[in-house]
Amino acid sequence: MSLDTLKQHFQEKFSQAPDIYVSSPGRVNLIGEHTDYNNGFVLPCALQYKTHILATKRDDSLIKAYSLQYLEQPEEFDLNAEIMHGDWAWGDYLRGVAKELLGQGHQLTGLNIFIDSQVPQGSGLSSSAALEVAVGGLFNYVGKLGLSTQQIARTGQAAENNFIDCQCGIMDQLISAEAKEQSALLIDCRDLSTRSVSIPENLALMVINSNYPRKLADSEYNERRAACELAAAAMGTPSLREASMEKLEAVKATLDEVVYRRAKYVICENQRVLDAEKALSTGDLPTLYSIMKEAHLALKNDFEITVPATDGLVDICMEALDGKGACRQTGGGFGGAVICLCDKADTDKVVAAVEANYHKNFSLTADILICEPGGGLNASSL
Ligand code: GAF
Repeated sequence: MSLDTLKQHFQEKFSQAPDIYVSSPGRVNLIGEHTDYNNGFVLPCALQYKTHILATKRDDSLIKAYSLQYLEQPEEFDLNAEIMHGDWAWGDYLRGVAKELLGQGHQLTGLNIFIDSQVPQGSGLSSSAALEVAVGGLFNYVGKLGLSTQQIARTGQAAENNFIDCQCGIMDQLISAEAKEQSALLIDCRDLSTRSVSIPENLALMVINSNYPRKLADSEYNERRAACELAAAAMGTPSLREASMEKLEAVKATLDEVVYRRAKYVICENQRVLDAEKALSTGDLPTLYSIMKEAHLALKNDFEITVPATDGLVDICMEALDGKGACRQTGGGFGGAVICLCDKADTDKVVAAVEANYHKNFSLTADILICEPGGGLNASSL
């Protein structure tokens, strides 16, 4: 939806014109899965799909908000009252971020808000992090809170951990807040330092959503996190970031075999991220593709977060590309999406192969998104 049409919606709902505009993108992760909460490395990239917010300041302490995607679910809460969960799942992201900021001691003003989330939901592109970062960016801009993009990202993550009750890491919020145009971002999740890596113009980023129902995703995610913490404790390291295969082998006999494999995956994935960043920044795409292939197999066999539908999508794409690209599970897993990297000239082959084989083999229909790398959080006056 265009900004002008969005402004009309705002005018209709609030009988005034908006004067603040904020946007924040969804993301896809090129490599580095389940490493963020282990203080490791990730290499995500923000996309052209964004959450857009129009807003005006109010004279009271109320937040009144609408979402274009949920027009029948108007959201309203008072910043001066205790912030509890509301009636609508989407509104809880606003409440969670406001609650975190108030908890940090910031003064917040009431706002009229209209949101259009153009990040496809349920596609593994992190629409929730985009919303959290946009809302944090909005409060920051309006209230002149002086927060850095890193603090906004941390606030979004804290809202997700404490209010939404998902124990996610920092990757999704940080890339949404800090992404640079046409680039992936190598993030060191221990100190949150970043390095931009430019993405070659001819490299296509395809995200293919399996549409596999993600039933136990949250509990499985938290279980993986617990296994990683157990392994780090056994090695006496603060996190798996400080671990090594040597340290892991030394305690192998004391570890459950599953916990050993989880830790092995994370330790090796951290190295793969660094190798992939090097390959991408030197334009060595064949090496990047082979690292991605290895990463998917490790997610499948050691970390066990793939499902037959996403493994099947990977096989279909890899066969179609015949070595001239790569495909792997991206995001938290247990369904969700795969990312496929290949030359822009080869995307048709991938689309044709998915259309011909995925539904036939898995009785599911995949959504194929051709993505463009985009920039991060932006807030301005209209
Ligand atoms: C989800 C989480 F939100 C991230 O923090 C990250 O752990 C990812 O799964 C797996 O890499 O997107």
